[in-house]
Amino acid sequence: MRGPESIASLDHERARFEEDVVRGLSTRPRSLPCKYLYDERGSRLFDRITTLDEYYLTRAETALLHAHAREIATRLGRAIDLVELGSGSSVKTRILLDALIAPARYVPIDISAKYLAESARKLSASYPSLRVEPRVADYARPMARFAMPRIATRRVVFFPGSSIGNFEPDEAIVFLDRARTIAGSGGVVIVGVDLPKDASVIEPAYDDAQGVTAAFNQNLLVRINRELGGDFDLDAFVHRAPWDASRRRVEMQLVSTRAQTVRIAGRRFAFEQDEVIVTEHCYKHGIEDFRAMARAAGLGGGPVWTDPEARVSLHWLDA
Ligand code: AVJ
Repeated sequence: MRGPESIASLDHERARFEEDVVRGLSTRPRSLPCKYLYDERGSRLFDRITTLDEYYLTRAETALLHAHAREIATRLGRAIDLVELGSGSSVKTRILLDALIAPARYVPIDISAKYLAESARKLSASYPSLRVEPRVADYARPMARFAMPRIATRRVVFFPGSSIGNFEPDEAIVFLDRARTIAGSGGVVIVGVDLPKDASVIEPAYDDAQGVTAAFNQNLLVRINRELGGDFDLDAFVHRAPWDASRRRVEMQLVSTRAQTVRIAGRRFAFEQDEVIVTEHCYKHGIEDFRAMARAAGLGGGPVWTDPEARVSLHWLDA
């Protein structure tokens, strides 16, 4: 049963969603915030993406973590307080937890409440002596609410998966600065960053043969239809994900296949044929470029690990 407080907060969430959708569809280029891709269904679709042949990011980063988990654990020392931003299924965290020496606590933070609760429950079952304290939050917002007393000697902020690429570069620096604050003095921020590479590798990763990424992208319209009473015709918006080499980013788009009008929450939005809604940017940062961003956020550089094919990188940054 939901109490009155959580009903109020649900109303509030819906109002914010509507406001963001209306604002995004009213500006040019039209856009929708990528965080809304991750409702429960979206989180599950994303998990399927991570298992696709074309989606090299998860496989490459998982291999990198396996290869260096011992070294990371040794560098960190015992009784670590581990905070993860956008924890999702926490699959990669397990690699770290298996290597860490007597970790004190794990705080997974994610926007998808139901999915977070399920993942946290599974994780607790696997690590009975670990304190697991999940928190529902949008890590892209100022994190005053995350203020929590440090319970161990050292706090690690773990941000794998190249989600840093969803931020515009200037926002990424602001975010890294906040991550540094959360880690606190003596703490560490560990960030996974996808590297720029040939379009022939990147584009299939964001437009797979099975159409899982297309379904993930279109799920945003499914959500608008269901939660805001929209009438998007899902067959009339197609998924595209071009790599922009000069900006070093993939742009996820939903493209209107014809001139059409969409109704959402009592408003009308007219689309021309081929008009684009931008749903996500996925920036790829070279190692030196990312180091410079981290420096701008006051973070000190430690080791950087990459895979033999230089597809992804893992940065150790001192808070
Ligand atoms: C979760 C942001 C890391 O950019 O690769 C995957 C999201 N979008 N396929 C990425 C995503 C389309 C993913 N991140």
